Amino acid sequence: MFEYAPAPESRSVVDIAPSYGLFIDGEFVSPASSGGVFKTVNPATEEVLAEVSTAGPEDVDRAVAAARRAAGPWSALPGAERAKYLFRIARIVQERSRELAVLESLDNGKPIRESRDVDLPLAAAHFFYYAGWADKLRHAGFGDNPRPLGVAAQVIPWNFPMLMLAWKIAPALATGNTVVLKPAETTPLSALFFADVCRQAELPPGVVNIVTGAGETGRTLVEHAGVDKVAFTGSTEVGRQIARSVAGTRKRLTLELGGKAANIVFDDAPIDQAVEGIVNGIFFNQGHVCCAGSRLLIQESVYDEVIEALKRRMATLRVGDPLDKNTDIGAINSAEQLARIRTLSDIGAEEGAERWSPPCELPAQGFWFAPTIFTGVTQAHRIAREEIFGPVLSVLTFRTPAEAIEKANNTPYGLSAGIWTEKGSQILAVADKLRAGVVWANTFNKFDPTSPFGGYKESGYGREGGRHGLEAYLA
Ligand code: TXE
Repeated sequence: MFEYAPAPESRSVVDIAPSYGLFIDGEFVSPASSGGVFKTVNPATEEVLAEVSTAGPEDVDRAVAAARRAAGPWSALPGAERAKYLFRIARIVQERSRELAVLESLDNGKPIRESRDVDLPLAAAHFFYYAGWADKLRHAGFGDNPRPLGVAAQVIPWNFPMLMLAWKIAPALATGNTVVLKPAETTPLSALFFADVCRQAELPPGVVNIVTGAGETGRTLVEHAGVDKVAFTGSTEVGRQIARSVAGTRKRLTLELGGKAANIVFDDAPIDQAVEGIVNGIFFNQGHVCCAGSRLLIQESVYDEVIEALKRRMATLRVGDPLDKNTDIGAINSAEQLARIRTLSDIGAEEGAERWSPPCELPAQGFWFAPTIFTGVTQAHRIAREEIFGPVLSVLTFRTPAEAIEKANNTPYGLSAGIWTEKGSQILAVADKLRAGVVWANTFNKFDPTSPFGGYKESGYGREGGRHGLEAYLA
């Protein structure tokens, strides 16, 4: 059989500097003495990619002050002028998307096919979409004179660094806010590249500031008295801490936290299509996805058929070099995340669930985890309740739609869910009863800038995307 094997994407398409400063007031600057440096590594090889600065309290002060100075003039610009900048940014992200996709795969470990075909096109699409809103806020249901909140502190995770940046920055800028953004410490490079995009777009200094560092930098930023709005995507635990620190201040808050989504397969589902959706739901981006379909609920009468087809499909997944265009599953983002996945996976086996992975050889260097499913899982098992955030699927069964709904909702989270069935009436009836911000029917992990995204319960509050995403940045 002919197999198409394109050459791996080349690392050399993107220039990575040996070291990076902080992006404050339109310039790259060295951190003040309270800061320092840390290294960001390629998780597929453990090679150091660059040294990055840690922003200390003085640096965060400087960044917030720059954003404050820029806030007045930026919000006073006519919406059509802000739109021009956003369109320019969108076009530059598009033009430089090959560089950005390679950079993202190097720093994060995700397959180039995903960064090239999903993350980067979607990031550009968010800038285009919100650029279109900048001059249409009046008389669009936000009141006659919609006002920005001011300075937004935005803290993002490592699973979709560039896409999360776009989700946060595009609506903030469209509505006339200015931004201090902190990327995750294991994936700072695309945000620093984006700083250069802002310069290229001649965005006024101070409108976007990027401060790098670990959790302490994030904490200093969200607790800063000069901040009007906090937007956070990350772990539920840190989200809780942030909610506590913001309570009692004038700051507005949106939180996008963890998930434990149910992907529900009814007995009339098109099995081949459902299996593709299951695989996409849990193995896309190594399972480092807050809305990953990490709990598979199968109706008992089709259980054997689905599991057999799923195992066959899993055996075709290629794990390896993120820059290889044939790779389906790349590297786990960090040694810490790999340890978390291993621990929970071992707990699943110890608690009596049956663990299965297809035979696959993992590279000796770097952080890797084979695609894994657990069958015989019950609701009491920790792997059925806790977010693993890796390529690990927990399989449960059900007899009736009511039982499926009960099991799907039996989680402290409420971010997303999937339904597979031929019956439109079943989709509507079940979706209506699922306590999840997003419900996909006969598809999974579909995103679009026009659609709101966000959760219930411990998955956070507030919505990003679509018209709802603007509300989070307006007074
Ligand atoms: O998250 P953290 P981690 C879940 C997932 C994962 C677990 C731990 O289950 O296994 O969280 O991941 C910054 N104040 N998700 O430890 O620590 C941090 O520097 C302010 C789900 O990486 O929450 C980074 O920029 N900021 C999730 C960001 O918060 C702080 C995506 C996320 O890191 C801070 C990521 C503090 N006190 C993990 N402490 C999703 N919803 O998609 C850390 N940070």
